[in-house]
Amino acid sequence: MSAPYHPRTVDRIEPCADGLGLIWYGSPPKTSVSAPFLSVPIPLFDHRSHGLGECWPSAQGAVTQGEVPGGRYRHDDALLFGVLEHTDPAGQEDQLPAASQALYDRLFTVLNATGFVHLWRTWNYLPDIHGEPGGLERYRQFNIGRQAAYAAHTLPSEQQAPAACALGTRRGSLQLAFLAGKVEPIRLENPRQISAYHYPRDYGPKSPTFSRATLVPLPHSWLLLISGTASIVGHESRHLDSVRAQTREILANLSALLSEANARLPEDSLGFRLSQLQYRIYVRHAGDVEKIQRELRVCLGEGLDAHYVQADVCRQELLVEIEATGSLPRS
Ligand code: 3EB
Repeated sequence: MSAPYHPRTVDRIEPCADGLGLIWYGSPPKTSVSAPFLSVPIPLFDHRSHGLGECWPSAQGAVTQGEVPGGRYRHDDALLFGVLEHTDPAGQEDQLPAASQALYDRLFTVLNATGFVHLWRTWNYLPDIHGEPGGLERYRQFNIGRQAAYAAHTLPSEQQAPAACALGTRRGSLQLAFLAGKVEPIRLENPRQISAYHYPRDYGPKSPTFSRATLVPLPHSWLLLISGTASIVGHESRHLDSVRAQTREILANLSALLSEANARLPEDSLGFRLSQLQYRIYVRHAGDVEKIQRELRVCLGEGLDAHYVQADVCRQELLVEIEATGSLPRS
């Protein structure tokens, strides 16, 4: 049997030309592809390369491509990958709730037009995430618009919430990548954490709309899409003074999530293991990379499939956030 479906890490964009699309981190590539393509302006920590991409290959059947203002998407028979960037004239983004709602409106337009109506995963990148124009932090403004779009297009947001991440970039505009499909994902929550869509109002007037992970049955694979995971227990940030302790708390959160995922697999299936996921690690301070690396090596061993990028995690006190993808064969 062939390897289960999973994203490919690429150090050039050309190998993804026939894929569904890619998200690129680090220095922007010098060339381009017609596949949906998001270049996220955040530095990559890697001694081998200045930039690196996560390519979502085609899984099954012929590939179809489409466009909407500010975005592109491709799908095959099994999954759809798309990207959207806020393109309105400069200054408009001051109206961040409206801008993020408009971007998500367009996302739902794509889903409805293609019939890939189940949203599995979103990646949200937002410049100056901690800025407070008009007295409300930009991340919180973004949440207002995102939640309004979910409310307008779907059932109550928690019933539709995809896995997600939301990170601060240094420049550029609001960017969004997404994965969707024709099958409903199994949405997972973390028993150690309050669901983000039930966070108390202390974290903003409208709560973030995401699930802790989604588990997707693809034709021959289980695909596990784990949201950005931080050192949060209940709804509170933990270990404000220690990036090592935050990293360990994240591993406890990821471990709890894997238990939830594995409980949903058939009994004769292999389980997801922490040491076999593909990781992206968002680090607030460049000087913390080695401490985080050491902690992960101690807990999960050598040879982890992981790369580190510099980004602002959406609560000021959080120093690191980890997202992951898992895949297993499905009979
Ligand atoms: C948290 O758990 C940390 O707003 O889409 C993680 C994943 C976080 C996704 C989002 C935010 C988001 O609340 C931050």
